[in-house]
Amino acid sequence: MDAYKKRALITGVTGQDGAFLAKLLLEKNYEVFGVVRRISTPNFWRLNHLGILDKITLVSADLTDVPSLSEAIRRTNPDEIYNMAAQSFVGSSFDQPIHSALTNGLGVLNIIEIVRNLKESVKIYLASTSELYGDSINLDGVQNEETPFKPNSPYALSKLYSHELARIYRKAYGMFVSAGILFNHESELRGLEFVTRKITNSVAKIKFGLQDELRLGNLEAKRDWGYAPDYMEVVWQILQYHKPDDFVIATNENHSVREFVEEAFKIAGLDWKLYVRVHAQHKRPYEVPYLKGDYSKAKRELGWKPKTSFKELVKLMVESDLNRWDNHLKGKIFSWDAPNHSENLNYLYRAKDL
Ligand code: NAP
Ligand code: F7E
Repeated sequence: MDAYKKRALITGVTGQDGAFLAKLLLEKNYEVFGVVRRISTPNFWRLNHLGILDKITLVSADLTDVPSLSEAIRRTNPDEIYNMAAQSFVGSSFDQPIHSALTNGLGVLNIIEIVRNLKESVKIYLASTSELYGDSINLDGVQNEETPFKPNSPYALSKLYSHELARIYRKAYGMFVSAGILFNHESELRGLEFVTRKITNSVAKIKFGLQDELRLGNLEAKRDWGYAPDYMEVVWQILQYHKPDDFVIATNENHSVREFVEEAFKIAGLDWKLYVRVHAQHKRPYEVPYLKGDYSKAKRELGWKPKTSFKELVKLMVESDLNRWDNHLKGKIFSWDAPNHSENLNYLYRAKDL
């Protein structure tokens, strides 16, 4: 008889974390299901790039659409749900605060309530964030699980709502709802609007003469940047821990946007001062100036520590974008530039057909 395969449902599977997590869970011999919402241009480039599009079952649902979400959870019958779906861009949350609140706040409540009514034993992972801290810092200059939350954006506030849901549903119903308070994590598959990937992609385009300048906002903001695949390892570990809990996941090191810029341009042999311009357009109405995470609890309880240094992270991102644009100029097509994304909709199921 075949050994039982654990079943995982990942929301946000087309995003950076969801895609890396799906790959990891497949390697761990899970049966992987992914929630995909309808958008006008299907977004399968990450799953394509990782070579896993045909290895997972994609289900059509939206966090804000209870009937589809409920059907997706019921039909896939998961042991574990990883909620990676969100309107995740802090800048956009100032422009679309209600959409952010509905997806990141009520969308998560939808998942938890569906599970409570269907099968309370399902373990749920919630993607919490260092943005919860705003400008709250411990006296020793770090943020950990005890640091008070003081959100500075509609995004952070919507995430505080879902973060608190974890605590409440654990206490009220004994449900297994855990939250990873992840500090910024980046990769070659990061969305182009986030500052790290915006920088590395621009460095590559400047190197090949395809772009003249890079417009940025606040260069002095400090972030604790890690590598997304390292962080997905611990996301899985959090759900294997003996009880539901909160964990800070970080590198305990931070760098300014300016330092990231300097390092990225240096790798490509360019002088950043010739290309970078500060523009008010990219400044936030309310900034989070300083984040540095103390991950001692994750180290102690889960035996986890980050593997990729800041310099290694910048290097792998710059090299990936240089490689991508080089291939592009040579007429080769990369998975993420492929023009036939819609054809991949063949992989998408209605929950009722599963
Ligand atoms: P991402 O690349 O922006 O991916 C977000 C995913 O959510 C996409 O798959 C998106 O689908 C999906 N989504 C958005 N709205 C949805 C809806 N209403 N219904 C169903 N799916 C929806 O984000 P990420 O960087 O992978 O982050 C993953 C999670 O971790 C997010 O919750 C984010 O807030 C949180 N987080 C991220 C970081 C970080 O540094 N990356 C740090 C802390 C916490 P489409 O492809 O259709 O847009
Ligand atoms: O900004 C500054 C910006 O958009 C980082 C999300 O994954 O991590 C991410 O949120 C910093 C900020 O990420 C530009 O003002 C300067 O101080 O890359 P970001 P974020 O806002 O930290 C957290 C943990 C999440 O949970 C979120 O989902 O860089 N910055 N100039 C800029 N940022 C952008 N995007 N673009 C600029 O031109």
